[in-house]
Amino acid sequence: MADDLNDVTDDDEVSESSEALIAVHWTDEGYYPPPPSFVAQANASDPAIREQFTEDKFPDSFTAYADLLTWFKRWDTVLDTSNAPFWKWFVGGELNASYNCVDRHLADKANKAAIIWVPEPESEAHQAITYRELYVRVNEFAAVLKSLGLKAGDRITFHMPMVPELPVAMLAAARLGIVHSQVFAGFSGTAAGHRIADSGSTVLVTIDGYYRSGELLDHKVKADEAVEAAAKEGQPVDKVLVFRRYPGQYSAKTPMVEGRDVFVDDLLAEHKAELVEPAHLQATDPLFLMYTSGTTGRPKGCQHSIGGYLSYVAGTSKYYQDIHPDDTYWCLADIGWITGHSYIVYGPLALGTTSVIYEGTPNYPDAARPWRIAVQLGVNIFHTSPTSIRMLRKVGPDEPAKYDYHFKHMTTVGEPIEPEVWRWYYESVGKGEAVIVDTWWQTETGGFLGSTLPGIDPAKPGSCGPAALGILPAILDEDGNEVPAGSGKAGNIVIRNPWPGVFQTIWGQPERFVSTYYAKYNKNPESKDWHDWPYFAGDGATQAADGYFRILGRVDDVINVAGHRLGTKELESVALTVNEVAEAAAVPVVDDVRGRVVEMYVSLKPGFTPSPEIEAKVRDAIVKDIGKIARPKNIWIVPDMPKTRSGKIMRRVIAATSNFTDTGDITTLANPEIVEKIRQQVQSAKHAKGEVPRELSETELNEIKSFGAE
Ligand code: 6R9
Repeated sequence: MADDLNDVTDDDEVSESSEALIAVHWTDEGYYPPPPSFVAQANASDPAIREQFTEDKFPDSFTAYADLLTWFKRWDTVLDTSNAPFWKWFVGGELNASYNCVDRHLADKANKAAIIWVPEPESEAHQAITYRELYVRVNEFAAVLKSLGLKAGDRITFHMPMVPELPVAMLAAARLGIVHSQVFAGFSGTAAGHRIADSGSTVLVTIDGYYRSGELLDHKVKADEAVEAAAKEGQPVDKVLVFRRYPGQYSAKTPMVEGRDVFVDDLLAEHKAELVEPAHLQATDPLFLMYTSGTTGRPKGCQHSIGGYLSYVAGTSKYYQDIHPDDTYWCLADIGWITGHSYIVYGPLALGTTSVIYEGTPNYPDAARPWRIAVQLGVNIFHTSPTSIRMLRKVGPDEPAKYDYHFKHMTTVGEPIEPEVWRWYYESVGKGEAVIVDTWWQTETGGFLGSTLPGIDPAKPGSCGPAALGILPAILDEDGNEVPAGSGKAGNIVIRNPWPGVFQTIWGQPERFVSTYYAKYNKNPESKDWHDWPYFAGDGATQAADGYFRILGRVDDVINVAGHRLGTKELESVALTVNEVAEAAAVPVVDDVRGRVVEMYVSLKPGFTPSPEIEAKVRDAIVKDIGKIARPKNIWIVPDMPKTRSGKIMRRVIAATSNFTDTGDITTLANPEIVEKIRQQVQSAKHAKGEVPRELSETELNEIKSFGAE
């Protein structure tokens, strides 16, 4: 114990960091400039574009994004701040998202593929849906929704997997001004039911079944659970519309409920070739709700606008995804997440490109599936998350080289990417030919906040890059003082100004909207001046002297060892430099002397077995790169990490295991069965070492319970 205490005081490397700041020990990575061939064709290749988006030109600068759309009526006011911080963009403007993503492309792209759908079974042919076909399908489904009496402003819930019927349904709702709320298909029926109740939907749209890892899942059963859960919360569901994975045949075992459940193909037959005028909607009307979890039970329905949101995703798709109409663009995210809404459906279709939608898991039937799809469809823009990249690297590090595809552009999104993993993505997946953008943003923000402009800025592994065009971030300490770039210090990243993609409110919880995102740094709640309302993102970050931001993870993820705030991501990045390690997660353990100490969970690449040598390598790497302060109390080599359906590691579940507390709700995990396995492994080892902590205080319990907050 005395030894441990000495470790803390001896370590001058971290002795300067204060309570309010997260210590940063990362060394800077090298730059990767875009290849000349990319620059030559890029939508943004002249650095002067930044001058069009400087602070003095705000907010009018964002009309450049709105001008990418077709408006029925042009706006009167670009930004209305009178009800701060409920910002209103393009006030007085009228448009329709469905018209912008479909109808307006008929003139010159009617026979071009809007969507190419790839079913999971490789024996099933992919389906190309032209803009003309999409137009017909969207109109017919809009006619169905209209016939049910749904109208502008009503809410509708979709609980749909990755099938083309999902974007069709979204665009049909948008055509009529019905506010859609798509719940990720992997979520339970009960989770869907809570969201139905919260949004006040009376219609649920679902499908009988879909493929996941080789299995045709019965999805309809979840609709029955959802309706029951919603009813318990006082929300009746009148109609359940059931698409069929194979039209004309029923793929679920669960029976249809008489009078409530209807097959969509039957309804569509009644509305063949019917056309529905796209409604002229206000720019400030809501387009959709996207639920995201917070630390408290009630999910947050993030409400996005039609005009601001669609402008922002069109603009960022153009300049950051570098989408040209002739590209074949594939984003592997699920449409049930914001990434899928913004960068599978609304952004790419607004620009008239071809968007690939894949039904299944990326590594089914093997780790080369994505590369075969890329070859077959000629994908040249590829978009995924660090968790998929780590997984593909884990199961098939040499597979990309065997396939003759060529990406010009790749994206990573969703969490900080370890430089080690970035380099594999660049060298193996991108074959050294593709630019990479690391886009930092959130469900709440609608589109990218931080990213390199791929034809202008060099990429730097592990950093998202500078602020996106027109975005004015700052890093603040707990007292609101700015942490300067290049200081090596970290703090809370805020966005000083509104931008068109920002969500309008939390559905039904306006006070929570203000208190969670704006209250922290606001000094005058009466102010109508946007300068007084920095947006609090809840992420820790540091800014290098070159202006590049490095996101350290959620501020709730910080581990405070004897007053030194260590970012989990930094610890995990170091663990990932050990060759055998595939994934890593750092969590706090309550410690009577130092407050918290670090525990590290790692999983290994295939072919390696757990050993004390690997543990020692991880420990040594952390001590060397960060300092003795960060030396993990234990390193647990586990078979897998508990993850959310979007692939984010659920640190709170691991933290609960390490601290012998209740793991809480694990029903939304992708792999709930792993939790008990890890618990047995870790807690029996801890018992054997006599490491069972005392009963925790309420504050300690709360910290563990919300650690990493998903
Ligand atoms: C788009 C999306 C948001 C949180 C965000 C941050 C983390 C997302 C990141 C990133 C580092 C990136 N995050 N992108 N961290 N680098 N490129 O993921 O939305 O699911 O709401 O998550 O994800 O912590 O605050 P969402």
